[in-house]
Amino acid sequence: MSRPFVAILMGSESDLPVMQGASDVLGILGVQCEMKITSAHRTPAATQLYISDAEARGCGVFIAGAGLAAHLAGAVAAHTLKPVIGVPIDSGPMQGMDSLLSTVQMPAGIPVATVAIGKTGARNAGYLAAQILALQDSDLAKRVRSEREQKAANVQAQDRALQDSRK
Ligand code: RP5
Repeated sequence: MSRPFVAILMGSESDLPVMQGASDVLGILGVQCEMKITSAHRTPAATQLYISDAEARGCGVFIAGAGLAAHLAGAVAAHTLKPVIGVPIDSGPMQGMDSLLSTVQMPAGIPVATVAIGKTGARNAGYLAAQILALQDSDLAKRVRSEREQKAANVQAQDRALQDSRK
């Protein structure tokens, strides 16, 4: 059986530069993903169809990013029992605070795991999706751990360089 993939949804092409970060992280960790532009408000029926089709094809985790009155992640969560990660996008005059509240304030029973606003949030959505899939995939768990160890090694190397420069 093929491994589960991650579906990355976004409300508009204008969200792509932010949501690309989720795809980049999943690529580094060797997790298959696909990207889809579909909107909770502008294409609600197509969004619902895509969710059931993705599930039928083996989607294990959904990531959804949107700006303004960002209902995409909540709309996805309404239609699936798979984990849904929401990325609030800073595409409006409120710098993403509007999207953050729209994404995070879900009613009890329909959770959306909401990450930070913007590019950092999109990257963390990729990491979190990989960690969720790693619960059932020990090879992926090793790749996630090794990537984290590499990050720690980078920080330690930065500190060594700083200490050396101050001698
Ligand atoms: C939201 O409205 C989208 O997710 C996007 O962040 C924002 C603006 O969309 P466009 O007007 O750029 O298509 O639905």
